[in-house]
Amino acid sequence: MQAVSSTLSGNIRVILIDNPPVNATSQAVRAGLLQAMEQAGADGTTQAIVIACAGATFVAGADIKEFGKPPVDPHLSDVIHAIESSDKPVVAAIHGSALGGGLELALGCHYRVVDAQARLGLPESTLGIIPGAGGIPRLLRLAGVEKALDMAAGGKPIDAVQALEAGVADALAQEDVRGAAMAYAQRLLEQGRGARRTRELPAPAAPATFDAARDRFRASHRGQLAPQACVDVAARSVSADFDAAVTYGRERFRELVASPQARALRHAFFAERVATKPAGLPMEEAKPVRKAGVVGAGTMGTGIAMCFLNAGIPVVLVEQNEKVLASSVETIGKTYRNDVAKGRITADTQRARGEALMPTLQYESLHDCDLVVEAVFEDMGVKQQVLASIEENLRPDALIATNTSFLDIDALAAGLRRPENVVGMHFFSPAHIMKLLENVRGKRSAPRALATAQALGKRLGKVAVMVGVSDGFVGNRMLARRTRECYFMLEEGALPEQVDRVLCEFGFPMGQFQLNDLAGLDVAWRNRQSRLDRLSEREVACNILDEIVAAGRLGQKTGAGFYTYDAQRRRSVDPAISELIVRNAERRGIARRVISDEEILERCLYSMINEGARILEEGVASRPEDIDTIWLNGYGFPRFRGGPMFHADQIGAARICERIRHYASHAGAQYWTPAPLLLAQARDGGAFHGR
Ligand code: T1G
Repeated sequence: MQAVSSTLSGNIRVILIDNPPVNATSQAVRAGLLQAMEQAGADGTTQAIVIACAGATFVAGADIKEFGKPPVDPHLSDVIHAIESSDKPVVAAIHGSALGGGLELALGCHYRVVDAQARLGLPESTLGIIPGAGGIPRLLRLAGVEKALDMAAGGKPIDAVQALEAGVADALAQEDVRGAAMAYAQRLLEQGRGARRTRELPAPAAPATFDAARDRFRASHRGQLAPQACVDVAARSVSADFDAAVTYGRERFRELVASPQARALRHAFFAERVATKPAGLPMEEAKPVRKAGVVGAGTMGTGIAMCFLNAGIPVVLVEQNEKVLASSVETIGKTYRNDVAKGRITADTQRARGEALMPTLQYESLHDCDLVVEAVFEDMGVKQQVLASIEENLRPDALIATNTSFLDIDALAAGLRRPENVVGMHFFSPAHIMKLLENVRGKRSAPRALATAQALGKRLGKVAVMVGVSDGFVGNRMLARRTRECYFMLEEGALPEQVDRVLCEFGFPMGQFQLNDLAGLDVAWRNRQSRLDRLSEREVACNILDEIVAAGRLGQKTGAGFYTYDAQRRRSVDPAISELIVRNAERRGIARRVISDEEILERCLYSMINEGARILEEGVASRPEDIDTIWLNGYGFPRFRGGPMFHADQIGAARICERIRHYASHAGAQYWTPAPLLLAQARDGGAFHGR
């Protein structure tokens, strides 16, 4: 199969790119395009050219797997230059996604016909790089500086209608985009309209300085280099001539592609694709979920019901308390009304979702569901009872998913007649927003049930990672280690604002105590009470949380927790909390000391990494990519650092083990013992990734 082929239809030459899976601009595509353009230029019959793609999508960008390897000619900029220089009009026929180098290629064409379902974007900055083939100087000539920056520095794609409005698309096609592009080319010829080169369009009006743009992306993309580089290239694109701007962009691209941020972001991209495909699952056995059930209409159940509705799957929502059910239905209605008001969904979609929701007090209504998610109170006894009632009312082949964040799903399924039909689906709050889904493999879960949960995760638009049974599974189990250290550091000498600042400077969107305040301190307190018998003496004694909760400070919802909050939920440091923490230490005879930022970061990260290593040893997570994906999508681990296990590799196991031993010498081996896997890596020079 040829990556690029070309056929003549009347006087229109169609150049077809066919490079599965996503028509990336690998070397064969670049060389093939160049050759096809030369042929089209030389051929006397060809009057106009259409560039189209086979398969599910237009060109989705450069081949990310080629990054880091020595570049091979021809460069994409040269290919695009050749296309743009053509004397015969060139029309791009875009379907699926035109991303990165794919959109750059399309911008080098003279006209663009876009399928109504297509998406166009310059996501390079999400990979730590910038468009390297003239994307920014061309895009801002068509769409203006603001839009070009939103797309390139902000990494935000646009849909077909937005592309038309922005002047990026010249026409939309409802179906058969290739045919529509050929008809468009024919009309150009009839009207005597020829080549229209983007590079020859005047540079758009621009602000006197780009400082405001720099500030904007500094705030929205904290700590990241690529969005700033995009602004630099945009500034150069309006001040310098076109070719100089393209050359400058290529230089900046080259500098960034080798940066640690770009390596980490590439890792994140591929880690997510590895992690969402668990090895050895018979995906062909996945059962289609045509109708779903959710039992429990609290916060989680309500969010989960919306996940199904958003994916177009009808939902039976069962709740025993009439008031709770009514309030859940009201929340769902309000969410969708708000979505319509904000233009996120149409009134038709809102109506369809409303009709697809079947709230009820009766378990019997679950009888024709393919899968039911149990989302009731986090209590073993309650959940076991509810699961039994669900099973009683289901078809024998229907599946049951339990949404638990800590409980052992083997124990939950133990009393059921068909435990093989049970899996865990751990959604994160708010369930209809958060991308992460931890699917949990029970000892007796059938492969068919697991495959269904994975396939369903994808259908719900989630990043679904399969994990094993363990206290807190993967994410919460690692977080518990970090949380413990954070509280210990409070009693030893740190204050919440220092710990949170260090975590935010590292790149987390919020620190430990901001997170606690957001989730509710009563939730953390109840969790602590339920496991007091499993805590160490020191953990039980470390009662700062108990004192704060006793003072009626439950976090953001009460206007005060570790911080105080005003009506707009703006946070400020409260001296009363600093005092409470200092007094608590005094009373317990702890001499507080200055704790360095470095110590805070190490104790937060290394406690998690060490637990991550144990999770891998135990097989609770199968691969380090699974852990990285969980932390990137559920816990705000900074993407430009690749995830905790990737970050561990950057530090090196030897150094981590050395620091763990150091902390052990102060706090004891009970809290700090290097995991055997880390020790082995330290000894052999190994790493989590690329082993
Ligand atoms: N390079 C290499 N492989 C890629 C790829 C790419 N650009 N995009 C996808 N794949 C692989 C992916 O690993 C998976 O492989 C399979 O394709 C299907 O992907 C010069 C420098 C296009 C919207 O950032 O956003 O252009 O796991 O599972 O859900 O300035 O993939 O099956 O072996 O994601 O249908 C910019 C990234 C590059 C686009 C399709 N482009 N891709 O989603 O399938 S930088 C991007 C996507 C650049 C220029 C610069 C999505 C998709 P496997 P998938 P999907």
